[in-house]
Amino acid sequence: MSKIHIVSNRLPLSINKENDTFNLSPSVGGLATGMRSVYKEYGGKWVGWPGLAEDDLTGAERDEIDDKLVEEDCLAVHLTKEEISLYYEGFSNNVIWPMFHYFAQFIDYNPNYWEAYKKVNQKFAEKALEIVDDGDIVWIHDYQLLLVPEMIKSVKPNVTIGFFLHIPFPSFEVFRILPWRNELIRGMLGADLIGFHTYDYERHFFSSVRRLLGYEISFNEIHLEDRIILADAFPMGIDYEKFENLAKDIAHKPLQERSELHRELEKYFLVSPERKLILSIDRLDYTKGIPNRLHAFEKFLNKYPEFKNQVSLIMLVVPSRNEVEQYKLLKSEVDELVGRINGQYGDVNYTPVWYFYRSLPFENLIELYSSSDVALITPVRDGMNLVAKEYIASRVNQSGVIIISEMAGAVKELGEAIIINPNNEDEIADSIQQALTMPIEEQRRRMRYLQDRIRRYDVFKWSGEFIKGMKKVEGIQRNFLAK
Ligand code: GDG
Repeated sequence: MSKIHIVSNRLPLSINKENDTFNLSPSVGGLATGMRSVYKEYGGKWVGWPGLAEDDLTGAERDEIDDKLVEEDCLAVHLTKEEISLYYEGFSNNVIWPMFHYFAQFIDYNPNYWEAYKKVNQKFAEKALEIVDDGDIVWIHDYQLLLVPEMIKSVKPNVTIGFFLHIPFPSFEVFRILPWRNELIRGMLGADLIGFHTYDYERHFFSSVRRLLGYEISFNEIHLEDRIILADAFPMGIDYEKFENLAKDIAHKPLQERSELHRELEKYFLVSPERKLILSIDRLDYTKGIPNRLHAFEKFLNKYPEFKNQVSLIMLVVPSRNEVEQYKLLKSEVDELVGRINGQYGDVNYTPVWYFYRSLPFENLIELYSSSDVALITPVRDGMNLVAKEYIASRVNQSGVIIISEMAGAVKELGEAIIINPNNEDEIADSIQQALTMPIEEQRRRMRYLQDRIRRYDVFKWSGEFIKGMKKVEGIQRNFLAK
């Protein structure tokens, strides 16, 4: 059986130092959950950055980490502070991230970023090449590693390569702005199967391939001189049962055994049975539409004053990319908006926006999903948005309403949600009112459809379908070469 190896920017483990020794603990993110079962089952390895700067480690510490990682079937790509700054914060987060999310005005066209990106992608490819044998499969993830498929393919043409992009692929008219557009597309075309969250991203990718490199495309096949490449939509799912089971456990727990956060939430509802909670959860990122969400909530309070004292927005914002200037500015903007709304509409018994700027333990996250009547998801661009799916899985009594932006990839699977344009604050304000007054039977009718769909296409189905796709393309390739 061929092995399946994974390559991603970060390894699926966090490393902490305690009493002079390093401890590894598994990451809980969606990608880590979905992929862990894959590489373990197929006897492969996971190649990635362990998350610590190489310059901060002595040689002996580096060896200790490497040895511990080997026990977990992981291989470290060590990065220096300079590489992290230029490749990760620079090219990945200051060039590709804004470009692919249609924020071209935020791009920093620094040629040093590009040089570092190439060099670090080469490091990842070389590390993967140490363990990949002919006939193996390599599954590469995301925008930090767009050049790695070609770097592996050019050395080992008999390895099947899959590449999955977790963020949107922009339209050609935006993508063409990049000076390094052709190199990035060529890098991706080293893969045999390229996956996107939605058909729209796939279509945009095809149009860039056709217009920049002139390759012929029929259905979802790209015809190169010597190879055929498949591209397709694979909407990423979640570990549905994990969310559902924990939500069920929490629902059955007596109040005194619940977390402090949950008890505080319960107190809020005790004030009046009419009280409702709206929830939003995201990393602090300009793509997530946090200021427009706050403006819309302010409009809602102004336009529908009967909800004052009865409805709060609980907003969990997870710190992210603090070193990047745009993120610092956004943080100040959000702080100011929250202060303004609470100052204007709050009183001693009522806080309109409960704002948490931190990361919470998984159990708290489920408590928030379980306690909130509405999930308000307003990104201006978002590859998928897993929070929407996690909210659905956690609604074990099938009540609850999702308001979701038409710019999130997840919207394609969530037809029963209330769909909004994130730039239309009036529409969002009205949608909040609609969600809060939706009859319970209607909520349940919609939620049942949503749950059936999201349960069926979970993260394990997603990775299984992608692996099937990689095996299919192996067959197509064999037939093509036999002709
Ligand atoms: C990228 C794309 C695409 C959040 N706060 C806490 C916490 N979370 C977890 C959520 C969820 C994840 O973080 C966020 O996932 P998203 O999908 O919403 O967004 P990105 O991080 O931007 O992810 C995105 C995704 O890749 C997958 O392809 O959907 O479009 O941008 O799982 O639960 N988890 C914990 N505490 C928190 O405070 N434990």
